[in-house]
Amino acid sequence: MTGGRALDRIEVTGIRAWGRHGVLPQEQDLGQQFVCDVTLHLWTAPAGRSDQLGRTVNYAEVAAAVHQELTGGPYALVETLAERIAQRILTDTGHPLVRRVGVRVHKPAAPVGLPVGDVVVSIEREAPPVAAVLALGSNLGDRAAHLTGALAALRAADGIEVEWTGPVLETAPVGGPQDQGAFLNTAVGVRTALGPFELLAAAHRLERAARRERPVRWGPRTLDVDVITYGDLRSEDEELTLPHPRAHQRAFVLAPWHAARPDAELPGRGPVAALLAGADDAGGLRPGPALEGFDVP
Ligand code: PH2
Ligand code: MG
Ligand code: MG
Repeated sequence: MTGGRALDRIEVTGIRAWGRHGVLPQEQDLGQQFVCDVTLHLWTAPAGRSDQLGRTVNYAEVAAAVHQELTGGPYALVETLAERIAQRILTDTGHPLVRRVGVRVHKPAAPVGLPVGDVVVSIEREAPPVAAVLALGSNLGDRAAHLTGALAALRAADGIEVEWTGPVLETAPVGGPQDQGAFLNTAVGVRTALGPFELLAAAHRLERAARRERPVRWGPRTLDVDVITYGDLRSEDEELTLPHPRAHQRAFVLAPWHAARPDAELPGRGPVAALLAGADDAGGLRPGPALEGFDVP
């Protein structure tokens, strides 16, 4: 599901520790040296362009986690050790920025019974896809075409699978200039192999494809695509606050989401149904047009 896209790599090599892994009793008694190289596959451009550590993985944390695994266990097999290291990196360290990991565990003094150069177990593992919710809005130009175009582009996008669509609602503008036209809003649930910043970049690509310009904050726009949730990730990043900082009070986001997924929860805020019941703008919602590919209201 990675779509074969080329991610960047961070490599930490030669992490060494005394471990007791092995099938033979003397290996568990005496121990021996283990050496590990890890390759983290992630998109580093958000960090590289902003110089912010929070947008990438701290390799010191990765090295510390690997070292702990090397000295832990013990396991009978090098395969088990490699698997534990891979899963630990994918679920703990910098999760969920790392989308794929390569792990090489060396056991250079393995009791092979013959002189050998090294014994290496080398594995690659992928992070599981993540469920995310996107909110779509349009109040400029051919609103229906902008929403159907965005949905088609999502369905065609590498690393994104559309899981559900909400109904299209016509909604009174919330905030921004008073004289702007009504919005069409909807929500789309996806499962994605992309990291959170990659998903945001994909959302921005959809907006660019609709020739979006941003002259006024909260002003009229051909297409707005917001990342509302990414799994249960909480992020304070100024470009990618998760969950979306205003989603919990906006009926134009909550209503189409709730219609498609009545039991949904907004991480840190509770059930979408309860939030929707308390949202101020709920009175401005009407059924919108039935658009190809979207849920029927
Ligand atoms: N988006 C906003 C601000 N106000 N109001 C409605 N009804 N629909 C929107 O999508 C919307 C809005 C900022 O993104
Ligand atoms: Mg928005
Ligand atoms: Mg937006």
